[in-house]
Amino acid sequence: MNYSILKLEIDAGIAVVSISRPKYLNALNSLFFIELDNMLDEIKESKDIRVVIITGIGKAFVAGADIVEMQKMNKKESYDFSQTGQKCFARLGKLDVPVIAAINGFALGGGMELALACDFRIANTYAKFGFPEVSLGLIPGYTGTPRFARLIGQANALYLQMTAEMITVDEAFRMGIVQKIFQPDELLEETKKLARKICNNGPNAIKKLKKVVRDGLDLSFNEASNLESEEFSTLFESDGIEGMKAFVEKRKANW
Ligand code: CO8
Repeated sequence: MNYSILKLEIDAGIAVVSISRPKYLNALNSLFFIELDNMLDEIKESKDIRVVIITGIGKAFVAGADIVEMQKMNKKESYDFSQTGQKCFARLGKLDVPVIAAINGFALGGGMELALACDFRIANTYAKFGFPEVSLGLIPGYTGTPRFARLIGQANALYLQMTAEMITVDEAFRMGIVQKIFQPDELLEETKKLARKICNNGPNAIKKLKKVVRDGLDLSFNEASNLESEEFSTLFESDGIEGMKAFVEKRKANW
């Protein structure tokens, strides 16, 4: 498959997806979503990928949806564009392997929504975060309202989305939006190191962990607890056998 905006590099189980439209600060247009959808098919088919990292090229991770393209849309077209983005980001988030956002610069509007669809976020010291939509007379449209309120709480989410304030990486870290901060020239390598740390653990355990946490958020407490028991027990027929045996035999697990 040929891509013009996205690039996929796979090395030792780690897939790096780079968004490269730096002239427009990687703003998300229709072509981006076509390419991401196709790339997700490719990633899902691969048996080798254990972790996906998504990052931007240039000074932005993603500076939002493409305002020039959106400006020409009518109500129906904007609804469809919102649905396309929501479905694509949901597919990304639901990959059974971990997806990490490596935020190299501006993560605004649709860029925040992309980052929020990932399992967690690593950023560099230059990264800036915000939801400028209301300053354009819009609101978030790629699932940024339910995801952000669930992540940082309704008041913090509404504060940032109503003021359209742009925040620094330190504030984003304090609010729990970002989990780790690195220097710009170290961001990708350090994120790969974290990915390798994940790869050292049981691959099925990681997939089950992601499933119970993500699916559990949409369930009642009791339903989520039951789902946890069910998935926990499946590991006694897969990774758990080798993981516990390796512990008892005082050696590294061979997954
Ligand atoms: N869309 C299109 N072009 C953009 C975007 C964007 N979101 N962001 C930047 N660009 C372009 C600029 O227009 C500029 O192009 P040109 O060189 O042709 O003038 C180029 O990228 C470089 O940008 P700047 O010169 O502005 O760079 P600065 O470093 O001076 O400023 C900023 C950086 C502060 C990030 C600034 O570019 C900016 O404010 N960008 C817009 C940010 C924004 O408002 N994002 C939210 C968009 S709305 C959204 O994301 C809604 C998502 C839900 C959609 C649901 C579907 C309907």
